[in-house]
Amino acid sequence: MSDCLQRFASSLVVSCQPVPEGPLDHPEQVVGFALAALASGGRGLRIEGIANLKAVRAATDAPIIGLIKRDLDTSPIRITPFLDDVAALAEAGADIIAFDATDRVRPVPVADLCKAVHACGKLAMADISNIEEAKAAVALGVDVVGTTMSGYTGGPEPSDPDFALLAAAVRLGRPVIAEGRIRVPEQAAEAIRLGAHGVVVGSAITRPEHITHWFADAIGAARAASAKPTLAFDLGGTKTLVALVDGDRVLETGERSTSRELGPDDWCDTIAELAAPWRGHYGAVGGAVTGVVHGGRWTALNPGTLPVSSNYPLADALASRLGHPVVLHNDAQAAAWGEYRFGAGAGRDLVFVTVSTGIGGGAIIGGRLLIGRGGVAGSVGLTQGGAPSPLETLASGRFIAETAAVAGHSVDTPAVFAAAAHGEVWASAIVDRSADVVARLLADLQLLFDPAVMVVGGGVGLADGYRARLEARLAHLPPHLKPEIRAAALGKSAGVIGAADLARRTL
Ligand code: ADP
Ligand code: BMX
Repeated sequence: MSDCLQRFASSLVVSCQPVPEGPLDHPEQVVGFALAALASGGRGLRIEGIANLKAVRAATDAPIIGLIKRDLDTSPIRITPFLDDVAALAEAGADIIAFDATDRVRPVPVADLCKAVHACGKLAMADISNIEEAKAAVALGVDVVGTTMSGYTGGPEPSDPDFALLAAAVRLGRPVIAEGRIRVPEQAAEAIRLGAHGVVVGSAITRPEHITHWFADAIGAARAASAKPTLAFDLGGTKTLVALVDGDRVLETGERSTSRELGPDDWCDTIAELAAPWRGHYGAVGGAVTGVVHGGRWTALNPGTLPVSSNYPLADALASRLGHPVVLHNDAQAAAWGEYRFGAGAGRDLVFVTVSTGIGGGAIIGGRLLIGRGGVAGSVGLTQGGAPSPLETLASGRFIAETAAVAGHSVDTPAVFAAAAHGEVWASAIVDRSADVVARLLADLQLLFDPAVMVVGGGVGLADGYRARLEARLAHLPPHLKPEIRAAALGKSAGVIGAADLARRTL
């Protein structure tokens, strides 16, 4: 590898390209940015324009990637489109000459540009937008590939770097420079982890206009959103609750049964219908849903609780209906957060267990909400006569009603509780069985997480007499192992209040 490339291997290259025609668009300013960057950990520079290049060349011997940008009438190619540009950049002192190597209508073939760069004794950098262009550039013998043009050859500009392209290009075996939309140090580090030879950062270091906009826009969005309440919903296996929430206050609500005969599209329609009266009056949208949510896609952990189709695009489906991006969490995890922030947790580490249609769990440990599988508590296995069985199938709201039906009592779960309260042995036996299983779950969770408080919620968890049954089953434990059980202070609103607060935090 050439000495020049080696000098910024696994290092930062700062692109010092002020906003064109902006207050900083002068060679002396570019020199200032360049020297500041080199004094602070930058190991290479990317400089646009002959005047800027000459000025920076005179100020440092650091490796410089040179380029010329032009706006052409007959081609979308902007970066070093002509052979004369190559000659001028070489003359002005560029070590590496970057040119657009995208497969688009152009005045000069990529091969000719590459050849001209090498003829000047310089290194050729191909700015590409996809892996096919990278392969073509490598075949032409370019010295380095840049992901520079990814996201800029048409269509909506992405907000994140194209790390998939970076990883694929690295596998071609030629040095690859990660470039484009790298805005925070963590992204630059990730690029190195993915094998980038170097990382170019431009706007996030040398375009104060852009940086200022990012902060001003974020503050504006937060100001606008905080001036409005948050729309939140809790989509569970039995009910769908939609609410306007302000902090720990539920201002307005709407509720419908979650019909198991329907499907995710219908459940999303229900949320949109319930939220319709408040359209335009909320600044953020948060959702608590039964099941597993990952990357905006929704899957059932236990279809018995709700038959959610695998990988359903819930975030997009709701955003299109509500006209707002949606921040999604598992329902038990959202409720755990609500109880931590505003409820029984009162800011202390807690484990939250919802005994509802299914059984869900969430935990805040060290002040952080544990995000992961959706409310796994109900899916931990219990051996039932040798065969492992998800715990919730032995204790949840559905279990209680189904077991009552098998015993000849086709009643809902509240009716089973009412019968138990009136001394019906069959009903007490079913509720006791549920309490046996959940008490054991709480004891195990206490051992695993040792939370300051164990909050119990959900239709069953908050039912009369249920927590007393749990306390009775845990009374024998020594104090250091016995969970401190609290009812969900926010009741059935724990999910929507938690989801709302989590949504506001991601503005
Ligand atoms: P979801 O599971 O949709 O989040 P809930 O938390 O309300 O909804 O839990 C629903 C389960 O709790 C159902 O099995 C329902 O029959 C049961 N349930 C609701 N209210 C009561 C009550 N007062 N007493 C006993 N069981 C109840
Ligand atoms: C299930 C699982 C969890 C959920 C819990 C409570 C699904 C669809 N749900 O264990 O993700 O947190 O039920 O759900 O797999 P709820 O609908 O009873 O609140």
